[in-house]
Amino acid sequence: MSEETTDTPLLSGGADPEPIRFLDDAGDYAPSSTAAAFADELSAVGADDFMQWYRDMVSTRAFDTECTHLQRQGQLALWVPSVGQEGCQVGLARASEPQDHIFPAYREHAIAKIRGVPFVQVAALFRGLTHGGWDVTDPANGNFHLYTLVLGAQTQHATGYALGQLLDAKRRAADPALDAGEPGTATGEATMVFYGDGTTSQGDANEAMIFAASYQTPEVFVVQNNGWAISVPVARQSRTPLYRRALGFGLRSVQIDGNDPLAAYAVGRRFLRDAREGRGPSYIEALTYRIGAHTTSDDPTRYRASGELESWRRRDPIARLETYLRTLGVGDDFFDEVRETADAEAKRIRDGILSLPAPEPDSMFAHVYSEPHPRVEEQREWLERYESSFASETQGGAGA
Ligand SMILES: Cc1ncc(C[n+]2csc(CCOP(=O)(O)OP(=O)(O)O)c2C)c(N)n1
Ligand SMILES: [Mg+2]
Repeated sequence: MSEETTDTPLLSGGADPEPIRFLDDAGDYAPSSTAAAFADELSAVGADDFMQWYRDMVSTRAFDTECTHLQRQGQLALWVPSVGQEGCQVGLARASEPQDHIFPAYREHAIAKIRGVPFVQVAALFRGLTHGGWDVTDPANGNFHLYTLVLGAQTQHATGYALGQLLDAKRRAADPALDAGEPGTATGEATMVFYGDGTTSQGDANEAMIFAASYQTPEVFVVQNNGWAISVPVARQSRTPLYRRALGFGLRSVQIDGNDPLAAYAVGRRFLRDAREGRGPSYIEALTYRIGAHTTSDDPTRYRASGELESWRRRDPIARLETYLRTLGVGDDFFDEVRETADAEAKRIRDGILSLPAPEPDSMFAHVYSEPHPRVEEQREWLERYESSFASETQGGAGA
């Protein structure tokens, strides 16, 4: 019985369309049949923009590599590499407008930077210097919300936020009914939420789609399908391509080549504008690959075949955009300068991280409860005794 079920083909759907892409694996301009519908989103984008995107990707990778080294040297508690996933991140971040809100998972370093959160602040989180990260209410941080390690929680935060954007817009329009379920309300701003293939199995991520579809929130769901949820391959999590699941929830949904920043930009631009203008939520499955380890605590050679890794290395988003830029006439000087600048920036970030002051140990108790609590007090006192035991050792040592 169960074997029969396992062999049952999909009951509906037909063949999947080609993923949307403008650049082929080598980086030559060769749009897929599905790209035509989004091509006009690139009409105002020129070589200068593509050069900026290239710079974004290279600087993120240099930062990422530096942080992996810092973790190995004991300077960060953990690092979560984004190597290989910079293409869709940069395209989508560059497609967003300043007023949009972005809810990341924990691997969206390029997006943090583009929205204005300094890389040093991202690293400070992994050095254990802050409770949650940056100040989201500071406009300098570009409405980039906090990294969320509880898988899928950010989908709920994002859908709730997008519902608020919708209700605010209705209030501004003095709609007495404030019926958030009514489609067609322009909000002027949108929410974009990022999560991974494994996270699509969380209840939260599915509930978020139901609310988004029911209330027609101004929202774009982005799943970076990087092939793996730690050691679990995506094929184990879903018997159907992930973009199809969203169709079942009533969301417009497409699959893009996630290592092509042009595809990410074009589709992101269209879907974000649709959201802002009252045409409701949508879903993007970005096909990409996690070139590195899940985190610095993981060893992917234990569960991944090296051939798979190599085939994705050949589709590296940085190499592809470099090839495309060269066909536009961009030469060695630019690429050399970008690499040198990124390396110098990574070094500055390293120095910046190492010179950040450590917080007062006591501050870890500050936001546990809004009122004093005996258990928290007990732990605070224990820590105080523990800390002062070092002070007396040092004094004793000095006198001996
Ligand atoms: C609710 C919850 N369950 C389990 C975990 C442990 N965990 C951390 S990352 C991860 C895999 C996530 O995979 P995916 O969503 O594909 O994102 P990726 O890390 O590949 O970007 C798991 C199971 C967690 N952080 N939160
Ligand atoms: Mg994954």
